[in-house]
Amino acid sequence: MRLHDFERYPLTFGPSPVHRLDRLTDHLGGAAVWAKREDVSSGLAYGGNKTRKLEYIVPDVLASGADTLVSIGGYQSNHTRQVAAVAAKLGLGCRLVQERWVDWDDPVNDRVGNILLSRIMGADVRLDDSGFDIGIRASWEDALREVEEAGGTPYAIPAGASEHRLGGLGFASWAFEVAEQERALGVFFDTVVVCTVTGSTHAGMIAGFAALEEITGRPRRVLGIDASATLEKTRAQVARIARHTAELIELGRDLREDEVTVLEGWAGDLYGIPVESTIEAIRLSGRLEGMIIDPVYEGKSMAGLVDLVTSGDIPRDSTVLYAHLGGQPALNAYSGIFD
Ligand code: 5PA
Repeated sequence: MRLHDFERYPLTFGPSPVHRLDRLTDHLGGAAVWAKREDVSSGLAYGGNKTRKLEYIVPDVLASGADTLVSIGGYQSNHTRQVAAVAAKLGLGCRLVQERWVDWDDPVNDRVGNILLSRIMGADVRLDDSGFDIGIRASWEDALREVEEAGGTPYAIPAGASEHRLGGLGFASWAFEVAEQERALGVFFDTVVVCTVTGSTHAGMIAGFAALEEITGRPRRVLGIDASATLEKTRAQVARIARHTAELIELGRDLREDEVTVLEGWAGDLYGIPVESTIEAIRLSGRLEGMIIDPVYEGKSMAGLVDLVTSGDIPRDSTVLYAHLGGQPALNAYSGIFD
């Protein structure tokens, strides 16, 4: 099947907005930096990248006859908050496993921000003491079994909707959306910067932009910025999901190794713990652009963008698209760093 043959259940307002970041561009002295905003493109609980991924998963949920979405993330997972919103929207139950992915001792870490929103939307939120891992977890499998034992029909959505057969499609179609917006705006983004953790956002983009390149012959760099300090695991997961998604959309060739770029250097030592460059990037984009980014994901990818432009790795004459994937609600659990 080609990408446009896959069914898409609308959860967003339409194409996510693209706009220039003029003051950030001036501050960095070029390249020209733009943002594409997944954080403001849905009315479902502040949206974000999972909302777009879920557009391609919901048709399968509805076809399955399931009555409960079951998913997993950290206490401040944006993903589980978006699953809770989609469950509410569809009139389904929602069971969430929220693990202690981050050793962050903010006293309201398990009460405010994302987890608060999930509770408001009626999800059955259960805390679990396990630490960070992007793989398939026993606690999630237990939750699926428990829903079944209680007479429900669960639908399994893995962490970040990444290890799901259809998880890469949302951002494969993002690539085609970018191409349409480029035509309308008269620009070409030669470089895309995206935060990478569970991998299907970046992987979908790789597959989508590869398919686009087959049509236009015009290559571009898609730079994943590691935000979890588990580089090898992340890179392997991105490559696997990108290849699977490329096959799904019938790319017609294997992806080259050089099409999978995950860069390290801005995650610090641990997922979920901001480092100095993260905090500086958050202040910078807030102060110069009024654009709010979070300490777990986008703060790290923005720190990467700033350094890559400043060092000339991304050349001055580049036009860069920063993928803003949402995630601001978690800021509430990190208020201490901005005191
Ligand atoms: C997340 C993920 P991927 O997981 O697809 O690589 O996306 C990374 C990412 N930006 C980037 C934001 C705001 C994100 O929320 N979040 C996870 C979550 O549980 O919220 C899946 C980890």
